[in-house]
Amino acid sequence: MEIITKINQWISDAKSDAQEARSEAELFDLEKKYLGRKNGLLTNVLKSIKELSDSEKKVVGPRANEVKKEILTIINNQRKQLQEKQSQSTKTIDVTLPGKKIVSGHLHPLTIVQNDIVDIFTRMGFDIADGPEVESEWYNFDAVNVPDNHPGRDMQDTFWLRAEKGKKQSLLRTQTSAVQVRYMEKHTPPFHVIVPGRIFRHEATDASHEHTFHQFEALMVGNDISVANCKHVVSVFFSQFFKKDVEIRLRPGFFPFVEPGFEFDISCTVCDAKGCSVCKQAGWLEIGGAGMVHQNVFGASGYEKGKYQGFAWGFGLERLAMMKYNIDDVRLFHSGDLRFINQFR
Ligand code: FA5
Repeated sequence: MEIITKINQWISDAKSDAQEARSEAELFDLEKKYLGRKNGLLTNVLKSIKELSDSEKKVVGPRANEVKKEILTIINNQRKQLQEKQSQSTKTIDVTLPGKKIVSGHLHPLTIVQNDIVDIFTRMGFDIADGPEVESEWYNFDAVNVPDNHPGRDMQDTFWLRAEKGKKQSLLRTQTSAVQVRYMEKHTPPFHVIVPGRIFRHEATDASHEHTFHQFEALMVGNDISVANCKHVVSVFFSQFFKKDVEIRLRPGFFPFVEPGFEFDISCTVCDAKGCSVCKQAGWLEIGGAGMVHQNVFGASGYEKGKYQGFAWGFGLERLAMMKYNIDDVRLFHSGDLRFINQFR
């Protein structure tokens, strides 16, 4: 049968064509020539089988399918060979090729904000101090006037660490106020210092609460430091941090380590105090606690009680970053989501 001779011939044609092919594109054209859905030589044969007599159909159909498989195998084998050759040749380095672009790292938004804060206070002459994240019960609670069984301990749910036999349990510090007495033991007033740092609380998370977050503590102590000094320093800081005038409001608040104590609110910088979702339409945002250092804290530091007075505050760093960059969920900071982090490149 003439058609059978023809399609048998295609096998050897395809073989020699495939051997001559120098690229995968050429092999693709070859595949199209024999097997392409539109006008492929074998495809056309198979399409026109219905026009053949029954006896011809029985021979031509199966043979055309066999030839189709063979040609496909020939082309695929040749493709594999080409790929192997190519991977061997790419093992030699072409030094003239342009280099890959190296993506450099960048600072995390919380680091940017912490650096800003440190810069502003350094310009105001403040010292910068640090303390351990794994802290003793003494510095975190007792020394700052929160003895065992004091209801103030319930304000900050604590991660306690397993203690060695006979030793006191340590904890992950729940507040940067833990550094107050550590600093005062080594320094004599007058001084002014800030303590930025990471802290931990065993509490449920939501859009404005994390179990791991940052605060920055301020401590200014001397012979005649007053609430007026505190308000002034805070207002200079916020105006510089947000690069615009920010109003400040004090409300009474209770913290065992200060007397009197207050909460600091600042006018919402996102909506200029007009009311928005960030400030929950109030125009004001709570930023942290503050007050005049309790004389018991001076006592725990080894100072004579009644000799000095000073203020302290503890502000949430994430809250400030959220206001500065209009971020509506504190959990984004530790999410590791590059779509978020890379916006601060
Ligand atoms: C304190 O931690 C006191 N040590 C602050 C203080 C220092 C008062 C010195 C007086 C003198 P408080 O628990 O309210 O207070 O936390 C202070 C700020 O930390 C809050 O206003 C808030 O901005 C931030 N903060 C508290 N809990 C969280 C949390 N779970 N996630 C993120 N930020 C938080």
